[in-house]
Amino acid sequence: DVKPPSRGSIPCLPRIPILGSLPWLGGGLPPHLLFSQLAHRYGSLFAFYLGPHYTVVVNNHQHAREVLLQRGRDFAGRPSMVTTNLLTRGGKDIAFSDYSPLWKLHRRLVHNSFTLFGEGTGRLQDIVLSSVDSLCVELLSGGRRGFDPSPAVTRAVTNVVCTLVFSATYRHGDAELQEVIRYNDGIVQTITRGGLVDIYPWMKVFPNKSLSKLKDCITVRDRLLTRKLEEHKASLSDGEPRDLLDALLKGQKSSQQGQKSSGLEDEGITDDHVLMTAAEAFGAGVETTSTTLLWILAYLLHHPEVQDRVQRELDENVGTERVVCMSDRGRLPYLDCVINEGMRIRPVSPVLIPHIAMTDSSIGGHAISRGTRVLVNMWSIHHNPQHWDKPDLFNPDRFLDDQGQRATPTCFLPFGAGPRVCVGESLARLELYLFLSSLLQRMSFRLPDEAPLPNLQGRLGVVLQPLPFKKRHANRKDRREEMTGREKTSFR
Ligand code: HEM
Ligand code: PLO
Repeated sequence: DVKPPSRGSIPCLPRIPILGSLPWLGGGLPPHLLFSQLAHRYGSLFAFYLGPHYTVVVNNHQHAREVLLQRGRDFAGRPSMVTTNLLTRGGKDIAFSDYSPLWKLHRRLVHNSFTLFGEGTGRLQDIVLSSVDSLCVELLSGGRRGFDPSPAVTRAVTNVVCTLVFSATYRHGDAELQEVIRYNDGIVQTITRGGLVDIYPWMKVFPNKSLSKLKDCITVRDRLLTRKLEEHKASLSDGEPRDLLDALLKGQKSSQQGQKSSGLEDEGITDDHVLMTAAEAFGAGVETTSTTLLWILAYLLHHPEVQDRVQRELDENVGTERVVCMSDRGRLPYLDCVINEGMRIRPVSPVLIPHIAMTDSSIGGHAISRGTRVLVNMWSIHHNPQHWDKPDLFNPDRFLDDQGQRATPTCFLPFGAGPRVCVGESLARLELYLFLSSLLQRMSFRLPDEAPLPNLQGRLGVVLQPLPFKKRHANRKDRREEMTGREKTSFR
């Protein structure tokens, strides 16, 4: 059990035996809001006991930069949790696996495989554009009727990831695609929701509904992915990798050869690692991107003037006659700002993934003992009124400097930073850019008559998601329809 340092110690919530500070953590607020509130009372760096686990919460960006960047190595560990251990076969993935030489090798392999399909080649762009095309057709076919865009967006993003990971493209209504969406949804609802089980692992001996649902979903996932893996192994050739699974299998082979010659004793990258990585790329790729897109769409309904300005920028720099592509990105700075502002105001991962100190270290001059859990509250960093003028206002202009050039403030870290920075960042940015530019080039999002504006509070599951909302999709080619739409819709 980890003891906090006795001198110069960090303000700590009260605690009682066994429960730790849990009685002071209630009140029903989601963690990012609760921690922001507690930071007002205890200071931006404070601690509590999550059951037996001493946990430090970081709420300002200097401390966050220390934890993630300056002393990133010291804090690059991950705590072991019952639910994520089930999800990842005991940490054979990237995100939830503790720091180790094998994890480093594994992460590098994944990073290289992503680069292979990332911005370097046009492949990914083609995959995204084809999926976005079907999404546009689907949204526009809904006509004037207002409907919830979430299922169509999730389907489109899932399709991109399926193509990227194992070269499958599905048509609307495909049974396998439905299965993937269903199991993923089940995992999202139950992961780290085992609740107390993640604090007191011995509780797993008791029946737990959430945990058994998680197990069922994992079984479905594993059946599907094992089949894909076997198919890929059987048809693997010496040529270019077809997808992420191919790239991982090839990397696995060459790392095994490297290992023999360097005499490493580790078992190296096993089939389980390949499978867990594919599963994780899949889960991370779908949840984060679709959620961020939906948040931005919800904010565009609240701020039609922002939507108009993105469309003007598109009209002036791309026009309507050709498809928007990656090479247009430099000419669309305002769109970039809209994407950044969306990720600032509603970070999908508001407290990142828990970090753990791997050695004795320090934060802001306070000693931190090995084994301390560290939570970085990105929410409070992204909403700090000292660094952001009117932080609760959606204002993409804050990402432009005086000359109208893009500027990224140091207290903006939606992907984290350092050794544990998101490996999917460039992939995510590429997708967000292509999806939003293509959608807004072709259609305008409008509020249906009588419909309320989207709720911007969100709901925290494994990621911070918007609540369902409805919108209409007006084809921009049909200006008359758009005009009537504009006249009919009142936004304020
Ligand atoms: C980790 C954000 C998209 C894969 C993370 C972390 C954040 C994040 C905040 C945790 C950093 C930490 O714990 O310090 C985002 C956002 C995304 C996005 C905002 C999109 C808008 C993706 C995509 C993929 C991905 C598309 C993969 C296909 C991962 C992985 C990790 C990670 C594997 C774990 C890294 C590690 O622990 O070493 N992401 N992510 N993410 N992300 Fe993303
Ligand atoms: C989403 C559900 C999937 O079935 C499994 C999965 C894998 C990776 C997780 C992801 C889920 C949620 C979002 C996470 C991602 C790794 C990095 C990402 C936690 C649980 C973020 C935003 O940190």
